[in-house]
Amino acid sequence: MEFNKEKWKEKLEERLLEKFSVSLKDASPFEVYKALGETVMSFIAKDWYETKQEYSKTKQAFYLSSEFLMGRALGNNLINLGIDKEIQEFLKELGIDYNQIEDEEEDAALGNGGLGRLAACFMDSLATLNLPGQGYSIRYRNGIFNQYLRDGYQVEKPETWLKYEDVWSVMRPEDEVVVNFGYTSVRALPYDMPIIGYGTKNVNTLRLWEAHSIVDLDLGVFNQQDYLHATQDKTLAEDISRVLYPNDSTDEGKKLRLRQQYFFVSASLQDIIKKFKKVHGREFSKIPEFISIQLNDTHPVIAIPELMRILVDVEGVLWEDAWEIVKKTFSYTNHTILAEALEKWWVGLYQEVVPRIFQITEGIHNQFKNELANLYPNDVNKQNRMQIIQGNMIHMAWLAIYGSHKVNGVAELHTEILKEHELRDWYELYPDKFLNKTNGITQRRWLLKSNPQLASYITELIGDAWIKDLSELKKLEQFIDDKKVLSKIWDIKIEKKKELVEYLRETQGIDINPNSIFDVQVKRLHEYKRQLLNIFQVYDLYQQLKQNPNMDFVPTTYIYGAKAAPGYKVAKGIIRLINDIAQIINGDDEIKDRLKVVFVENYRVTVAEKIFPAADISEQISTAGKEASGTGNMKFMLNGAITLGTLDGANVEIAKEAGEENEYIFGMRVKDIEELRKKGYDPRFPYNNVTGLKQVVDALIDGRLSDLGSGIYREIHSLLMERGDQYFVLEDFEDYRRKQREINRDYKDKISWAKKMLKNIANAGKFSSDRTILEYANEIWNIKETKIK
Ligand code: H53
Repeated sequence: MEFNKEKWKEKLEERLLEKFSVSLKDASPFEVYKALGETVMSFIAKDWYETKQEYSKTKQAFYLSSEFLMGRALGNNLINLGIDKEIQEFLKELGIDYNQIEDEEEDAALGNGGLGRLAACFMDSLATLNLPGQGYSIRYRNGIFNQYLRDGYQVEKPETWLKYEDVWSVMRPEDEVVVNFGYTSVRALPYDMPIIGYGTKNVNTLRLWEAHSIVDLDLGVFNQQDYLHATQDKTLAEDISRVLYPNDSTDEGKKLRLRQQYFFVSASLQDIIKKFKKVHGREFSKIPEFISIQLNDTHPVIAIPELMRILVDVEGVLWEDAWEIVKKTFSYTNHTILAEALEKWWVGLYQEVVPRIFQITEGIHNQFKNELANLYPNDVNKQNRMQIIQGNMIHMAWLAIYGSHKVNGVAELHTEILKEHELRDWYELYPDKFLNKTNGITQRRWLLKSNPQLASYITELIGDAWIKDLSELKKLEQFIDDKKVLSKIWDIKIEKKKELVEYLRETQGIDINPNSIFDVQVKRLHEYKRQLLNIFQVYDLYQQLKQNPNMDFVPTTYIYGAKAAPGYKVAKGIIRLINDIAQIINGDDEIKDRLKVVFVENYRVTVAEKIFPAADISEQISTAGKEASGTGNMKFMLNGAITLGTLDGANVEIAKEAGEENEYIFGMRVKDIEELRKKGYDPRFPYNNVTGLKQVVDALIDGRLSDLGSGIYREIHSLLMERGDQYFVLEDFEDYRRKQREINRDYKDKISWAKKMLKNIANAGKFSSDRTILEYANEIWNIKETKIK
């Protein structure tokens, strides 16, 4: 976008005056933020309109996801418009600090973790690549909770991003639809957010639905008696879009959750079909030619029977014809093999919430049951395993696979495990449906925006084509022996570490040594991600430093950031444990600056933007086979952190791209775990035989550490020692500790460390979400670049 200072100044002043009746020189940072946001919105309005017009003529992909973890928009939008530096400069001339303005924006935190952030990166890539793709979700009034620490325990407070309204959302009352449940109906009111592509005029859309009561429509028709009842109905309706479920990779099976899912899915499909009819009339057989719908995990899978309902009940299409359309329209992404995340609905509840949809689901189930009987007449077990309704449970993943033309996993290893194990029956039946789409991240937010120093240095070395084509980074390999380059990327890392140190001093009052190794694990707290293994190693290291004060050791800071699902007791216990150990170590005068442990409160997108660029070590230590992909691992890599990880998820591909010698890979592989399970794993073996391990594990129960009486440490101890250590924490401890020591030794050699950094950055190209999205576009959606003029 052309930047015209006078025009911006004029607009900004006008906005401030109209909205707040204040002049530029007296405006508060909040007022400037709002006015600036609205000014951006007014400048992109025309392009946004034209993008919609163009897309309506062509095939479009719709990304249905219960989560979009967007973070802040202002900085990202200015960068993508190519006017960030100009705006910063212009504000500076007016005596306004841009950072202060940016800090007025709350994160749009409509997601839990990986799955939601992936959806957000996909939006950025779609727009940047001029691809006709739109997101659909719920406009949760409260996003993921804000986390505070009290006595080292997590406490949750509601997140309120809409408290002072949102400048990036536009209400579209003309597109409102009604969603019918068993007993009631609610209004679905859409709000659109513009998704501004980088270096293009295309502006895509993320449409979020807000739930309202239908009595709002006409409260006047209710008499006095009905008034209270009417307001009650209003609350019930509005509850649907009130709050994001704070579980990552676990399914709660709650009624409100099913209502949320059906609410946004039904509204989105009604919207999609309405627009289709405007252009193509009643030629429903053309739907797969113009519409592709991606189901992001099982959460929106109820879209399959809902599209059947719309076609059969509303539009009068024959069931068989409708089913052909459905199968060609949907595709499904699986993001996990964890059994607790694959959604199953209890028939009774499903029937109560969406009775008509239940009938249709049963119809699909019966149809498939007959197919199975014909396919496998001699294998009743297999028939039973694959049924959509089993006993009184509805298996949403099975419904998804049956009703989709493509099914994908999110990393090579993950897709292989799906094909060989979890979805083996399905792969045998439909080999052509299955493919892999390794996840990716947008380099615009995760390098250009969050690490401008490294970004501009890279541009200085190889030009700026990497911003739109990350494979360009490969050109950095020519500098692998260039001492000047190596020392510069080291210096940039130190600079980013200092910025993080400053942030943590301001927000948490902690002092960190910027010359220490920053060893970072930031992600949701889950047993399979093994934050426990990490903190055990730290505690063991602490014992060693105490016993051996002259040990040759580069000071290290262990940084954690993690939210736990509010009902996940063990995860909350691990947060307490980390903070407990942090307090002991940080308060020990003999240790001083050599070892530090920091738990970053309320880890979220905006904080992540400060953390990834400052990390030396990227902890990716999940039990092999458990992490579908991971995407944090890619953000670290892109910013020159070295992976300390298991061969799990996308770590496998990271190691392959950068060379295993440039990462620290440890622990059991998937096949080792299978073998050990067969043989029988006894955690008492490592416990008794690995030096120091017993000391660490016993600290949970011998009074050296304290859970303040909650009993959770004993529970954790028992999970490890009596209940089989499901995630092989003890088994992998020794190898993990060995790698930690190796890192500490290697870090001293600045040049060879910087080479590893450069190798990682140069080979991060594969992990751009642009690459991922192009694969979806070409191999699943069949959509084409549609650039506006
Ligand atoms: O999805 C990410 C993966 C990650 C996986 C995560 C995920 C959720 O965040 C929530 C539910 C779910 O089934 C999976 O755990 O490994 O990188 C994006 O694919």
